[in-house]
Amino acid sequence: MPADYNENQIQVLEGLEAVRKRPGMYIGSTSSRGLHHLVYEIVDNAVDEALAGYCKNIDVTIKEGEIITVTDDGRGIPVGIHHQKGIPAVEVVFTILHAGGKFGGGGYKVSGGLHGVGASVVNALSESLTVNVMTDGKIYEQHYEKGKVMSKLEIVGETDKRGTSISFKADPEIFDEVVYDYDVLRQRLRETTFLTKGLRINLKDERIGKENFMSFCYEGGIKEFVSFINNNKTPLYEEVFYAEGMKDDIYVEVAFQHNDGFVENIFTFVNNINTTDGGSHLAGFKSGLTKTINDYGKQFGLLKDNDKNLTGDDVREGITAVISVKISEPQFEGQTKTKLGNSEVRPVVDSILSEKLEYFLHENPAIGKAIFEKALVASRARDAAKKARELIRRKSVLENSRLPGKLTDCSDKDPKNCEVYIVEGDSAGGSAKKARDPKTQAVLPIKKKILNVEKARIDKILNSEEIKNMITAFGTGISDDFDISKLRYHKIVIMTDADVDGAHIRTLLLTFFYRYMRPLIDEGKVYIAQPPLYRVEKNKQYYYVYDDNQLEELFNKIGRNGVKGIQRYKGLGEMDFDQLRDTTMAVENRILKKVSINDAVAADEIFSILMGDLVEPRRNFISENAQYAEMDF
Ligand code: TSJ
Repeated sequence: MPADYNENQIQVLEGLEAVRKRPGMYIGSTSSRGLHHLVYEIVDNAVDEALAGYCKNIDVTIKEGEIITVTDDGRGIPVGIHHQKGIPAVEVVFTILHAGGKFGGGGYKVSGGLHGVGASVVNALSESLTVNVMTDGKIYEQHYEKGKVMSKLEIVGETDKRGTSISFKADPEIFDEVVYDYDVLRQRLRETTFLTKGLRINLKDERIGKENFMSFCYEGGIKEFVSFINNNKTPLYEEVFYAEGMKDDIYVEVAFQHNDGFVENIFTFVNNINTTDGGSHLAGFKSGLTKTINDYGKQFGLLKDNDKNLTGDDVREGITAVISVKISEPQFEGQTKTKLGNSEVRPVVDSILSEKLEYFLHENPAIGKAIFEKALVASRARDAAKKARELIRRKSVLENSRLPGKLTDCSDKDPKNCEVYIVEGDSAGGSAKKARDPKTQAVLPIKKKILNVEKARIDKILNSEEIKNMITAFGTGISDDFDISKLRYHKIVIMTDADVDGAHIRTLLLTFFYRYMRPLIDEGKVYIAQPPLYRVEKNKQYYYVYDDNQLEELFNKIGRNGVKGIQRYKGLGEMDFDQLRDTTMAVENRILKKVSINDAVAADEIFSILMGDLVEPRRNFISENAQYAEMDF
């Protein structure tokens, strides 16, 4: 849907100096994240051209020297003279803040979202940038440095192609480090491709030693996105449900498929921007789904007259869904501006989904029955879980809200000062108790193998001793009852052995937090302790070393001569308590790694692969991404 556009409509706001002074205001940060935002910003402008129906291919290339080139086969940024400014429109796009981002309604723009700040911001933060526009048989070119025009727009050749090509080198004076991560770009560009049916994005890494190439194109759009997310799971039925529709100028796409697991995984987008906090489109999806499944059950006698209706949680157990809406004036709410506010979207999503789903279930009664029956089992399990939860609650009242017997609590009662170490095994737990600062550090030992929550339903999870202990120790409750304001410790530190078993337990714990105490991770409350792997003794000095590389570095520094002993710790249990204190627990010496999740799709993929039941992808994953399996998501 082409906007009614001419050079005049580009709104003119302010100069680019402000951008260089306070880059964080425009791109979030000058870290690696901000750097990658520059690429998304430029690509999203090309995606707008694709959404308008004029572009089919986008090439993204990382060149030697960390130069990014983005080329599309669209109409080309207009080169005609801008009436107000008296310069070519393309120059306005690159030199005036907010130009090109706002078209005053009409047409959906991807750029203009969360950090959709416009090409001029990228230009301001680039040491150099060149734009080429191919249109009407000619190639136009203009060159900029740090946002300043270095040459007039000029014709540099002839061509029979159409399109726009941008090359830029991010300014190393602005960014902490100008090095692109191929995998980060691959992840995000794949997501973009899923959301734009039929668009092809080619990603190429030409850096020496890093050569790589990937081409994405999904004719099925978000339907294929759902299959992709469910790839490592066992689907409940083969076909992915898909609905598409347009009402009151709101374009809606919904796709979902249930798997045999218990968690719901819903990703929502507005104009291709990931709305991690949901909003009105998600609300419409939920109400439409719950109502339609219940109606179906009644109509086919699966739900008897005196049965309770299934709840939303029941019908969404094990669902993987993607909701994508396109609207002309999205309102983003919330602190992180990742929640859709437009209330008119809710009934539109609800009705488009309901109508198409009702039809789909009639056409595919086996699927209808499978979904309904899974939800019915979920409903019964939920009742059982409620009873189990009440039992825990009642028990804790009876026992005077007693903390778990295994917990050695700290004496300070102000959560701001308190931390809890979750330690693998009773013997390491014993050392940790002696090594801790009893005022501020609590210790909770857990068994070697805790329950894999990815493979168990809530009632079973609540019966697990380790999990019950964590819930009561933290004081927060779980899932919908979770309340971070009740958290009894401002840091939760996972301390496991530096071996494969330790890594496994850590993943199990993180999976539990991710699925049932998600705000702990979102708000950065979870940390990983880093016990040393070696202790090297030389001249009565001890050096603690955390991995093999560091050991090499140490020898390079202090030499090998006169080294008296190298102790390799197999587990925490081998460390004396004072060593454990000095290296891993004492606030002034220790290294803690904060657990963070930047990308929900990636994180979900990783958790499912690591913790799900298909063994093969797990093995592949761990060997390909050993560093992630270790720590990060
Ligand atoms: F970000 C950017 F501005 F630098 C950029 C823009 C980067 C890239 C890779 C592509 C683009 C871009 C812009 N591709 N295609 C367009 N299209 C337009 O700007 C355009 C062309 C024609 C008309 C028209 O109404 O005739 C309207 C527009 C918005």
